[in-house]
Amino acid sequence: MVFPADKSVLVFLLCIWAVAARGQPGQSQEPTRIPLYSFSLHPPFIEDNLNNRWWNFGGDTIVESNKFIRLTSDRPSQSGWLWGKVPLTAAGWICEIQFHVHGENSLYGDGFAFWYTSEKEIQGPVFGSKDYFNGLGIFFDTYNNGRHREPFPIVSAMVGDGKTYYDHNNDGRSNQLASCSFHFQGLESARATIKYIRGELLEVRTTTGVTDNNGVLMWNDCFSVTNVTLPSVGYMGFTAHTGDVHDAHDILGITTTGLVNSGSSNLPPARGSASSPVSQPKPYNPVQSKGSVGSALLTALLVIVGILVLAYVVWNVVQQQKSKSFKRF
Ligand SMILES: [Ca+2]
Repeated sequence: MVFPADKSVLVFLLCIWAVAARGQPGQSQEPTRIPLYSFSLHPPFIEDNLNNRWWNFGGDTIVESNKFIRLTSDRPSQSGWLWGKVPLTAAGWICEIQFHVHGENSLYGDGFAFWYTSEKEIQGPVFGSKDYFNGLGIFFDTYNNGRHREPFPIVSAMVGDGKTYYDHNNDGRSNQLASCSFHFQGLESARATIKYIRGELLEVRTTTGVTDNNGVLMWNDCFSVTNVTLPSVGYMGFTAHTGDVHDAHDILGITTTGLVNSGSSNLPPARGSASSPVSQPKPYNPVQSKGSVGSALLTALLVIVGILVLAYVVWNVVQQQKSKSFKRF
């Protein structure tokens, strides 16, 4: 026996299913972006205690608190560094760097590096940092040591295992992952983003600061490499050095954002929170993000709806039986 109400319930269930199925992407869920203030840096760079809560600097680095962090001045044989104090453990993140590399001479070098490595604050020959590093180096290389045809400056990437050297005389070509040309030298508003998703992706994009008609920054793809895995714990840092040729290498701002699968609700505390000194998101889980969360939610929703439908049908039957009994009298 089928009550009319059952038919409408069936239609309702099918609608719920259709809506839920549409919510399950095919299946490209964008990760949630969470600001990581502990790994970002903006003016004033120096706080009241003449330090910065989250960053150390040293070597020849000069800080103009409201303007820049100058890793090297426009002089020969300089070497400076800026390193995060706490390790980053997020499995997905994107770091945007605003920088200004400039000098008075037509011959300039050598460039600066972005690091995500298991060690920090060790000076050496690779853009002012140690060689045989373990982790990621992104090199903003302004001096063409190897006399390559590729127009300089370039941005190149290397993932070191702690045993492999950086091929300085050949601008790192021997062991690099990828590179692109990027004419940032002399530009006041150059920026780059470095995006990493553990086991999946390393992507670098750049902009010269040019905007479109709507005032939106125009970004260029530099390179994208798949299946990249870095140490699960790493320090973020910036270093630069000069030799016979030189430049000022200024960091103007760093904005780091965690990439978290949308199923997580464990948002980090706001800046300055005393409850947790290091704001880090839960690891980005690419497998979970591809539908298992959506399936679990859908299943839970259908179970709840099923219970409500069952209760409604039982109630309907009871009401109809009561009505029949009443008519007998
Ligand atoms: Ca070089």
